[in-house]
Amino acid sequence: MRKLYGLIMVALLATVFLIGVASGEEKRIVVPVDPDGVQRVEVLGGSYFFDPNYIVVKVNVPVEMKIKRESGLVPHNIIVKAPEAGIDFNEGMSTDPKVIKFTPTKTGKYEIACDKKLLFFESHKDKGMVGTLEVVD
Ligand SMILES: [Cu+2]
Repeated sequence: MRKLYGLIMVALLATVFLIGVASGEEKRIVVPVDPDGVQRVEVLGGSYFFDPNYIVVKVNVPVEMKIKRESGLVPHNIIVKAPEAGIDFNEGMSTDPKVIKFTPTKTGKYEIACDKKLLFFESHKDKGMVGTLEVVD
């Protein structure tokens, strides 16, 4: 009976672990170009995620990224450091939406991250608040 109980515990822990991994799954969006020639995308930030977390945009087409944070006390920001591709911002996220405008000039994959952290704890990026901005032809 003890052994069976142990097995059930192991199975439960494995399930919890797998659900945890699945919740960090990729939420991919290929951003459409609006009739006025702008690629518009909305990004929600929260503890500890970006949604979507994999954003595909076209090179040399303007992007308007509307950022917003889920309600709560935890501060978040959104950072992409790719000046070589015309993308370089570090913006605080608020529950009031804010629009970031840029035009990607070079194809490639660039990291999106939140670098907030509390004292000696892991950064939000290390907790999964990270994503990819992919610029394609
Ligand atoms: Cu954060």
